[in-house]
Amino acid sequence: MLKLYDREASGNSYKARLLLSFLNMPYERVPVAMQDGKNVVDSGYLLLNPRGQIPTLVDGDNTLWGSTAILCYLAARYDETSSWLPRDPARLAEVMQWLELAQNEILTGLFRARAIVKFGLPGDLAAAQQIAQRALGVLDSRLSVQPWLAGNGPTIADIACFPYAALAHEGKVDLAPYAGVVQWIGRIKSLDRFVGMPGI
Ligand SMILES: N[C@@H](CCC(=O)N[C@@H](CS)C(=O)NCC(=O)O)C(=O)O
Repeated sequence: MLKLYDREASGNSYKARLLLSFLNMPYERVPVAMQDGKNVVDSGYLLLNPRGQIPTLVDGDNTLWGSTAILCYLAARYDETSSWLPRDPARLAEVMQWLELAQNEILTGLFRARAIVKFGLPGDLAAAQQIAQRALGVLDSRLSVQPWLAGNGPTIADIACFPYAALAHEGKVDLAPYAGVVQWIGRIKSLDRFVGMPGI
């Protein structure tokens, strides 16, 4: 059975849980504790994930760390419809563009603002909120004219960008100016087999 090292409040881990639910796949969760903003991990865990972060996924002989790798792996391996990770080169590249945003402005903006406000991590809140607004502006530029980030249906691009956008309030970032993003959040929540997390 798949094993996911995660934590309930981790948005990056939630991306994996969300796709596993959409794919209707059973898995075992191994909770990783946090102390003073850092994961409490031993040397055994560092063999699985040398960054010491969550999420980490173990599937038989395959061990993967980082939400992007996990989303790509699960979709490529287990989604028989290929809809979550399209194989068409242009659509695949379009998905990758949004995965980049998720690991850049969404991480340094929305993720960081939430980490500072909710978990008391150090950092410049105003600077993070400014980057967060830029990330939301980029998302909104697409979502105010198209329902999904890549192509005509939901993909892992939507899953990768969704959690920290939907948790923006926890970093004191207002979603009101981004109507396309607000509607997209509702659209994702109404998908079959959607699961939430605390704050969403
Ligand atoms: N780029 C990584 C970021 C992973 C990450 O930042 N994980 C956080 C939880 S959401 C974590 O493990 N923080 C505690 C630590 O770094 O010790 C991903 O997308 O999975």
